[in-house]
Amino acid sequence: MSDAKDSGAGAKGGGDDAPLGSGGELHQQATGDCPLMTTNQGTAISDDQNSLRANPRGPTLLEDFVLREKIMHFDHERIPERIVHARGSAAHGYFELTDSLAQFTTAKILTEVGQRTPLFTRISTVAGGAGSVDTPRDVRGFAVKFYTKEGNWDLVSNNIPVFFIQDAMKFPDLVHAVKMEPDRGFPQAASAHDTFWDFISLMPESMHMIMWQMSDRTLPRSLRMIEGFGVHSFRLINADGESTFVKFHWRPKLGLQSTLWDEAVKIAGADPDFHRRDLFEAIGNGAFPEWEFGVQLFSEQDAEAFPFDHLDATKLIPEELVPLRIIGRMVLDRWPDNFFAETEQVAFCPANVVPGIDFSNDPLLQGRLFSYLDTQLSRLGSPNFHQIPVNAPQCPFASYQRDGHMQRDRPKGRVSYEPNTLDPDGPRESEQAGFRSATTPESGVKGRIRAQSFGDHYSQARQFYRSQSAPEQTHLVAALVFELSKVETLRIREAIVGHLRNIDESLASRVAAGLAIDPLPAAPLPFQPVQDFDPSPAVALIGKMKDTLEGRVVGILVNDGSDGAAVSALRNAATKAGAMVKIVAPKVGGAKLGGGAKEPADGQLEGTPSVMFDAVAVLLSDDGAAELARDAKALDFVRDAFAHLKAIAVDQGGQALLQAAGVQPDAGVVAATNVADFIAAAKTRQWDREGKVRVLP
Ligand code: HDE
Repeated sequence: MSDAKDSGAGAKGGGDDAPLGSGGELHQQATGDCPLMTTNQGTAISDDQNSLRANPRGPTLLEDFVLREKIMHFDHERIPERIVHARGSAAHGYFELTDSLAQFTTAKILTEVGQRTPLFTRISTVAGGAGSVDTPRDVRGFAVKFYTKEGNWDLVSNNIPVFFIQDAMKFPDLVHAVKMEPDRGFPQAASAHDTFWDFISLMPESMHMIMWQMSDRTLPRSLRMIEGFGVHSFRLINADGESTFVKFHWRPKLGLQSTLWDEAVKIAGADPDFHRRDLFEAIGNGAFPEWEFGVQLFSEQDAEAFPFDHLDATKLIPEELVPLRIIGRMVLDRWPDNFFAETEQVAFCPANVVPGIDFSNDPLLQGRLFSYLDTQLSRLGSPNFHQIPVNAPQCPFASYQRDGHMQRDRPKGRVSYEPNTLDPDGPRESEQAGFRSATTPESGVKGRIRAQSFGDHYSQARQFYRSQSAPEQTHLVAALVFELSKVETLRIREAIVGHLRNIDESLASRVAAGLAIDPLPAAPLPFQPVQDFDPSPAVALIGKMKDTLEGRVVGILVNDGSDGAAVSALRNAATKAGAMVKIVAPKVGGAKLGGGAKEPADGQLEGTPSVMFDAVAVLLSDDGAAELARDAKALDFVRDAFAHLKAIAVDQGGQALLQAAGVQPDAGVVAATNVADFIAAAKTRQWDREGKVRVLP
């Protein structure tokens, strides 16, 4: 066999001594239309297919600078992933102010109505690595970098308004506990294991957050359907130097929606990038994700009257107590050009604020103000990470900071210090325009002290649980049973049930029954008596689902012979209601519908299970149905749609498939001719069905 044949795509052909060049017709050579490929030093490359060898079958030469540079760069392509929030998706967009807060702050972004401020938003899971799936049960990070006229303001939030711990000192422990266990390297992106629940069992302050984490909030249907919360109290400072406390909120235009746990698990297999793809497709289709921006404003005196301490990040301020004031909106309208350059390299930091915005004394926030700047040094490797385009302010910025790794600026002149007289045009501080902290008097005893006012760990957890609808309470119980069933150590399971008793006895009994724990373990003595607050409807989720198909996806399962007119009617109605419609067929090339037309498929049945959709229609001819009744994938398609409480439209063939799958139709199974009923049913879940398809805890 000749060398030429051995050398594959890069060979030009010829005998043993023929030169082996750059790949003949398979590889495009530069023409006038495309730029020359060069090394990073700008030297044009003649052959990007073959390394330089001493002879055609000889050793590779060290002098091959083209190969060495290419491999060296490749070897260093990765940077350390984020310690938490490693998996994320991001987009560019803008913020538009609709209601001025001039009475409370000097920050222009919050006072200039109608102004659009560019921004970059990254939404993330917390526990998993960068390559983990999109749909674990997990909190979502919601970080927004506003490129304001007065500097970058980073609002680094979560989709849950409270946090696990009160003091930054415990953050490394929390994260170590939830991440993969260090000896075995699993589980990935999951809190359902011993170390997490061991830690939680010893941290009663985490109970409120645990209620949120075990609720459906941590199983979002789409990143476009989550809320965002700044969690901590911040301060606004006005022109007179007066300060007002503020909590920041994001509200999705599409309303809230979550998946069921079984659905989330199956999505993870069917499409590990489910949320990233959804965001990408929505922006690509011009359905720009949008959120309202709201604030809760309150004074020091208001805060003193609250039956909790607002500086404690395990507490929220019920909206019924301090109503939300909507002051603007965020629209995400542009996908990044390059994932690494932007989504990976973006560096958020809660300490990035602009004049008119300031911090509170929340000890968790205070720790965060240090952590983020510090982590960027190891992640991005240089104190000049602010020069990376996605991190750079979009307003003028200047200082006498100099040098450092990867310095891209070329400051002129001999002066790099201040004060100076030699650079009269150089940057100078401004008491008027510069950032100033609130002038708050501080007094008290120095020490490692947890304030007494942080001692109520169960009252808001109880309020959260009791504010949920019946299906939501059931899901919360099921989540706790699931998670604790993965915990091998009986002590831990029992300790958690003990804590639950302080929240709600029936919650504890249901979880104990689900774990076969009998009798109920003793409840730990609360540090402070548990209070009964009024329910807060704002914390429940199902009530915040919007009566719309906008942003939702309807799947239509067809086969050869399906009724083309029925497919069109359903597609038109669902599209008109705002949904995206996708055709699923056994073959990706599509199906020949009755009436002759070939309908191309958006997804092949094997790779497009019904978990990809919010509602489905099954439109089949008798022959088509008979064929699919022998196909486990088709049977799973309808079984899962039914078990996941989705609306299903069927014709006669569809009904036959349902029957073959053992599905007993109910009110959510609608005749395909009843298009309006199907659209109405598709806008919600069939909650009444749940007890019939699942043994509820
Ligand atoms: Fe973070 N957090 N965090 N966090 N956090 C990070 O910063 C940290 C906390 C949040 O899309 C890290 O750049 C400490 C609360 C988001 O890039 C790190 C404490 C909230 C993101 C860090 C907290 C958040 C992070 C890891 C307790 C909601 C992703 C990489 C004192 C308000 C941002 C990085 C992105 C990321 C530290 C608690 C939100 C290690 C020490 C509370 C959305 O610096």
